Amino acid sequence: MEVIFLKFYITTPIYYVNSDPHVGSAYTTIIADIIARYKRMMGYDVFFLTGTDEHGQKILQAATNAGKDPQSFCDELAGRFKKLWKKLGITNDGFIRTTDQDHMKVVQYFVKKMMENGDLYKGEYKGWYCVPCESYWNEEEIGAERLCPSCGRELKYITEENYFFRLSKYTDALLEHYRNHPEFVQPDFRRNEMLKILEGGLKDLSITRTTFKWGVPMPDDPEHVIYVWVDALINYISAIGYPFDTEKFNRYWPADLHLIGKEINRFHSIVWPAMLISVGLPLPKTVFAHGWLTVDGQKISKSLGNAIDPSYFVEKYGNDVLRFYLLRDINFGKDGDFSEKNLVNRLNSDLANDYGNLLHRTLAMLEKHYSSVLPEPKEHDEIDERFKEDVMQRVKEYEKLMEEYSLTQAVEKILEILMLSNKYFDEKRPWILAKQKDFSRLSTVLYNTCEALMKVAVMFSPIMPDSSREVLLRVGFDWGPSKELLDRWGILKPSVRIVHGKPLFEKKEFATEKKESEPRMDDLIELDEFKKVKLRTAKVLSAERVPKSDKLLKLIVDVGDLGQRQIVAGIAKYYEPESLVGKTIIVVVNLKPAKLMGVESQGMLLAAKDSTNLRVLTVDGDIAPGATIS
Ligand code: ME8
Repeated sequence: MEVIFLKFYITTPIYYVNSDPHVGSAYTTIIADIIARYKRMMGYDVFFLTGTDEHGQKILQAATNAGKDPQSFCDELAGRFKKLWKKLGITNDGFIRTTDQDHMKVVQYFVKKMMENGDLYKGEYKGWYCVPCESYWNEEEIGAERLCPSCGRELKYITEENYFFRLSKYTDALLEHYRNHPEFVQPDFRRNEMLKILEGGLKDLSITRTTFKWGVPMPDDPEHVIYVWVDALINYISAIGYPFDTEKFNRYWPADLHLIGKEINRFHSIVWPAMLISVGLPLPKTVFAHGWLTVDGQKISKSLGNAIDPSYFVEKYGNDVLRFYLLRDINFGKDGDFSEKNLVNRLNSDLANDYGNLLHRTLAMLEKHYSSVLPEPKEHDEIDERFKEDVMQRVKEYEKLMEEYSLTQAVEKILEILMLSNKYFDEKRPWILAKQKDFSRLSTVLYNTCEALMKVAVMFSPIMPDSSREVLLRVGFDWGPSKELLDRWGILKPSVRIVHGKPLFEKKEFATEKKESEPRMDDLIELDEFKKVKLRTAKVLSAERVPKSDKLLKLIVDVGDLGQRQIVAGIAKYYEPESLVGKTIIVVVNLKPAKLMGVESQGMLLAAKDSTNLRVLTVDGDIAPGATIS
């Protein structure tokens, strides 16, 4: 018999250690973990790699700002990533740090090989550099404002003698690879973005820096350190033994999936494959560039504080709930918004109601009417048969969707099974069958619902490992989830002892501030009434805190023909005063002046507020101060 060897090598980006991990880095790592767990369940020999990116100017700056030497700074931060991954139940097989000596040796070996192959030359780099992205940009890419096209921050102009990689040489080879392997970059719209760049032709890439030392020294020319991206990308092969442990390397390479965020697609889908072709290695099968998360509509940044700390959500709601929410609510591949309110809604409706409650009802009846022993299913009618078929069809669809990384759609299939099961249970009304002492039909309904719930637990197990394990234990499996449990109907063994147990998920309340009531028809106002409010644009000239108040800021604004006004606003918790200067905001100019904490306010600014945040309204583009608003 031929033994088919199935392996699956999956990676996350290695994260910069300039700051703590947040919901964004947790997102990619959780998704990778879900795929890794799924593949293990399907019988693959999985290697799942994550790690930290510790060299380069940005990390050096962060260490200096923290007053630490770079290595101990990196040690501390890498430790925090490891700790969080443990808390999130991440099952990575490797954790690579680019400051590992073994990795650094491989980087030098790789670059030397590129050199020997005639792919490197020395030249002068003159151009723009974004330190936060560690990216070079040329004049055509950046536009008049000279801001980074990726992150929007200020660029630095640098002139340095560097080594260059002949990236331009690989344009055609890459185009051909894209043509022959449409699965190479996913989703499709991300592949098209990369194709556009390739079709425009590639420029050679500067791959060393000389103005700082925090990096891997260039072999035979230690004045140069290797560009942090070249160093970082090589992690994907150094971590699995390249070039010294050929057995391990050949077992896992090429990678099956590099999972990344969309902003680093160019490095993974253009630079990295060109580097691999240069040294003669096969290319990864797929680079999947997922979308970006915002938190309550805002870009993830340090100033969001707790809202971006994944530990907070794990402690408050449990790890399974966070993992489920991320996959269910953010359409995998696309951008999405992370909101605690939505998380609570999903927990309460999908998990506590549709899943936990059905499990509870089923197990409670088994406890009561069968002394916690699973009965043999007896009479079957058309509804029972249809139910089984419907469930098994969803199981197959789930497997197909998981294989093609349509992860959110795969979860929807599990939820469909729950919906069908609830419907089946309610239609069959087992509580009436119990009253009528119709045990042959009751046994069938309870058995079938239990079997469907077992399948749900198996399908959920890569996503919610803890609750799945609990459900499987309650229906008599103490060896965990496996593909066999999904393959056919009727796996549960009659006569096995079931355990009723506590509710699987606890409902939570999300405390929101009192909502403005919805406008009612008899509340509506006439246009004339609205017109009484005079709104104008105003440019903020200065802003400062009102002494002894932690809520109020005092702004001086320019309202064009109306001159300057002093406005006092309760926004100090949401804005640093300096950040408002220069903004064009919207003010009500015909309010009677009022005194707040003894300071006169000659008008009011407009702001939007939700349960956690407040944002001042501004205008879309340039407009003169004092412009009227209608
Ligand atoms: O780019 N939404 O590291 P990094 C979704 N060291 N995902 C997000 C996210 C968000 N708002 N923010 C971050 C680097 N991520 C390099 C990688 S790999 C050889 C080197 C995730 O710390 C997403 O996966 O900036 C993104 O690509 C990655 O974190 C960037 O992490």
